[in-house]
Amino acid sequence: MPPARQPDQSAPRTVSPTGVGYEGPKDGRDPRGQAGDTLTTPNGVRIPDSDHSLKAGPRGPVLLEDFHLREKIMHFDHERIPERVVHARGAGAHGVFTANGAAAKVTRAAVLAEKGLQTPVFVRFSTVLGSRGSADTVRDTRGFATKFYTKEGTWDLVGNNIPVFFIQDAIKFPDIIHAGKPHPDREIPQAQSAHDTFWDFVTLHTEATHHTIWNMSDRGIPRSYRTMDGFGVHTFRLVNEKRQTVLVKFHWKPKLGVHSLTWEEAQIAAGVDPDFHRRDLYDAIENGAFPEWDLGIQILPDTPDEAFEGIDLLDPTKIVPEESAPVQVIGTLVLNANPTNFFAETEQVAFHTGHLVPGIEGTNDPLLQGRNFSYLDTQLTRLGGPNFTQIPINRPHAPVNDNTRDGFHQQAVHTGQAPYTPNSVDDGVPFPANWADGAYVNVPRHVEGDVVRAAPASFDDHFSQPALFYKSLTSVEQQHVIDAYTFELGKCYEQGIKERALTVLARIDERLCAEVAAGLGLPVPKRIKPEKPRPESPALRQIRPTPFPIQGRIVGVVAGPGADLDGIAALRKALEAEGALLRVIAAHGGQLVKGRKVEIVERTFATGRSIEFDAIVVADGAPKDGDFRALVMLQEAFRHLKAVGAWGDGVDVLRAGGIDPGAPGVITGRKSNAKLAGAVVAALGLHRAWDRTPLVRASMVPPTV
Ligand code: HDE
Repeated sequence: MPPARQPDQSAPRTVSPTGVGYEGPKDGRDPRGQAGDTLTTPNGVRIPDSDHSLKAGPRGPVLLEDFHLREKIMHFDHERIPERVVHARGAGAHGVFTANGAAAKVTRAAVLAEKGLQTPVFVRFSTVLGSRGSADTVRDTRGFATKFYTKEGTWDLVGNNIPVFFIQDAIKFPDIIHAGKPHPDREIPQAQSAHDTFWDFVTLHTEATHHTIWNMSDRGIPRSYRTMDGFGVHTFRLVNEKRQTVLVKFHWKPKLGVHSLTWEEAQIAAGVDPDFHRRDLYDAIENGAFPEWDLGIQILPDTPDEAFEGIDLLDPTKIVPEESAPVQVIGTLVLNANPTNFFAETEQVAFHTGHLVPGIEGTNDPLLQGRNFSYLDTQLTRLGGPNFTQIPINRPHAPVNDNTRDGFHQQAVHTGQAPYTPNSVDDGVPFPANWADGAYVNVPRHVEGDVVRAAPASFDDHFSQPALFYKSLTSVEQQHVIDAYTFELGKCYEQGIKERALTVLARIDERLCAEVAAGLGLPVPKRIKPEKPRPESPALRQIRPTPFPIQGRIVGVVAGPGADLDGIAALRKALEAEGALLRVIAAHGGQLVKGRKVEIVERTFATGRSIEFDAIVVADGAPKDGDFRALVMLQEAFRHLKAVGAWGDGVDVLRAGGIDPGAPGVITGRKSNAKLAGAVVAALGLHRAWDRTPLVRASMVPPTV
């Protein structure tokens, strides 16, 4: 390979390209601290006073010669850049991806193939529809975008937590997004799909049915970014050293399992803590509960029809059931560092489906091909020009010598006289590389066809996979889908849209359609037969009987003035051994003191709300009737099927809240001992006490079907 002829852009992210300026503190001080001790202007001139503008006398006027005032205000006036047109709201983290070597047979990309190779990554999670300041827990698809800083260049896997998409052709993207975004006249509702234009679009464009039913399932309201799947959605092509190809689907599988909020929790969180997911990710990483995912691939033969068991692999509204093509784990992602500066990293990171490395190619999926245009184009407006790969978070960790020059925000001081190839002036460098040098050489593929605006006939199947999805869910998950459709369509005003939506549901499942119709108070459409789905795919269920690890889970302990502090300490110890946390909730802030024991109160009945906790336990020593705010917390937790419990006379508080100590998922004991702690840990691992569902729903008046 020719030597790099321009400043090395692979420098660590905290060092400015010119080696001076805002590179952060030196002398071994806290790397998150301020860059220096002395206040300066952007030009490095030391400033004696940044609180008063320069005036002719204390009563003014302000003088034009006050360059500090002008620089300070000028910069402030331009602090904002356009938010992303979609996925504006997000949170990111740094981490490492380690390949396990299993992909070596199918790809030459070292990032995936080389056993034990560790590649730095930056991941950004997001919602799709809301603005930058919108709430985290709205019902929506979540983005799961990963930038791999590989030795062979940057690879971005820009995926979602739902494996299919609303549309089959990129040309419809502006349409679905315009339909999902707030109505243009009032700019409401923010960050949600429960409105007429969204349902108008998805019922007229029935290819959206599959993605929509995933959104209406628990996948639309994840518990945490840490408990979401991720999917590459499109089919990709991998190429190995022998130039053999396979088609693959990428899957991220969270080690903590896939868990969701209940709809009521999501709604409460949107008001009480709109930063719920952002906070959860940040806190988990700060607490050392590093989120982890396995990366897996479904390997599918690269046949001329680009189909597998009758499923068109170029159709992004289709999945390949895991029972037909198992997901093979090829590596693991660990997120282990929070960003130092949200704007510099999370806001300025620029993903692109065209950021590929040798061994990984796209396919002719028309949605993917449109994305390959869009992700470059959008950065011109958002990041202000074509040099965005020079922004620290976007810099490749591979040498760059690209012959691009100039443009807005150019950071490099390019050397050489001949930024073109071939040249003789610069002795011919940079030279093009070849396959053996590790160049990105596209695998030859035969293409022919008439120029038409059309889609293949296989793209017309819009219902068999939504039917498969619904049929595969557990009955609890199916009920959540029914509730979600009923809520969303119930928020629509147009009768015609609701009726059309019912004709779509009738194609998926008879009971689903009938229940939603009853909830809306509308008749069930006649003479529409549901689609015959493939056999069930249990892999699509997220409620599983096996427990998951509980790292980063939070147990709230309600403690009265006479609380058993020894018992609290014992429970904390047991939880911390599993990576979970305990937070004391009391009537006031400060401390609880008993003899020589002290407990810090981290939440009060005024500042805490049930949604913050994965389980709530009342400590012995509580006032018999409790505080009504504590009772509300317990009742909510009970309704949300979370583990609730108590020891000693804390059980009276449960009873005061109307909670039967014998109900499923209610844990009680005389003391806070190993048995009680073990039961709390086991309950957290199952996420919720699903068998409490009938008890909770018993108090709801069912719609007459
Ligand atoms: Fe995106 N998408 N998208 N998208 N997308 C953007 O890129 C676009 C699609 C996804 O955290 C934008 O930098 C088109 C599918 C994620 O920064 C934009 C089409 C999937 C993110 C854009 C799609 C995604 C984006 C907005 C249809 C899942 C956030 C700002 C052809 C596989 C990345 C930006 C981040 C962001 C365009 C469809 C995922 C405008 C035209 C399918 C996770 O370029």
